[in-house]
Amino acid sequence: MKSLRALHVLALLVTCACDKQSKSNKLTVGFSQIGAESAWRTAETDSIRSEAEKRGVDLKMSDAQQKQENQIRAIRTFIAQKVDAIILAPVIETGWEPVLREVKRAKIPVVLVDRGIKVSDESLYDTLIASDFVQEGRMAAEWLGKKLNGQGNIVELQGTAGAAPAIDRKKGFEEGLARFPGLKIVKSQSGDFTRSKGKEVMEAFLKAEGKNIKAVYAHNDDMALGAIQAIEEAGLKPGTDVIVVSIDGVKGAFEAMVAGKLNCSVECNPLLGPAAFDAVEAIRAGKPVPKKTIVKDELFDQSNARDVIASRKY
Ligand code: GYE
Repeated sequence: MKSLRALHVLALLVTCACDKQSKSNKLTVGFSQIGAESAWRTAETDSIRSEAEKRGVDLKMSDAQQKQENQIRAIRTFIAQKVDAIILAPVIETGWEPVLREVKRAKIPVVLVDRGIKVSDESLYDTLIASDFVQEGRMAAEWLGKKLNGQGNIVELQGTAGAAPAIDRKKGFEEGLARFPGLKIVKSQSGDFTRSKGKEVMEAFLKAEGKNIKAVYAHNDDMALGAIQAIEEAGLKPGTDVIVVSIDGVKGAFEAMVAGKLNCSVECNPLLGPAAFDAVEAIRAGKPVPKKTIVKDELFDQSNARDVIASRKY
């Protein structure tokens, strides 16, 4: 009886020790997310959350509600918590040096996801995993140029001011338009990557330009979906009277293409969780990682949306 109890106590001790060990082996990763401004963003958050769960990573996520100051505060908290790595989706390109220097001093690896940053010292982050936004803009312009036979006025809904995808998608689109001198951007304003702002700005564009507008180029699907609503409320037919082109390729965009209201969406893959944690693990294992990994994107329009909508993952 006595020995049985002793055995029981021993078993308990062993279990406690193991528990403690598995806890200390568990990787803790801080994830500073931009916000929940778009369907794309929600898909990215889900991808990172579910991959962390799959790998048994303790994920500390912080939602910055589209504000850099909130991201900086979150990163400082991650340093204080002594996380093993930081995944950062930076809302804008500039202003990261001071806080990333603090991270570097604390010897915490930094994996940037989806948006790039501008820093004078590239050693302030380990790797960036993102799409080529300039190329996405070029693809949208190329498609639109053909669709409009090189003639017409365009309005542009830009993403968040200062954000890499807003800057680069504008640049790429303008580069692509250079081949079509008859296409002109007559109005361009930020809709902050949200549906409600996209609608609001499109309403103002329609008031100012009316039937002069042949097409709208939105830096993401959410703003395009907002613009579609504004076009309908103005008594016009989106997809016919006004051609609508955007970027992301989220489910809502495919539904709008199938319904004939959205003409084209250039894909931008948000499912970055697996690649982000592969990078975290590689860096922690001392393996070399590329400074930049470019995610490949495809273009979809009304000619193929119906065939692929069921297989879309976000
Ligand atoms: O296209 C947009 C989102 O950073 C690539 O941010 C991302 C962009 C995406 O809000 O929908």
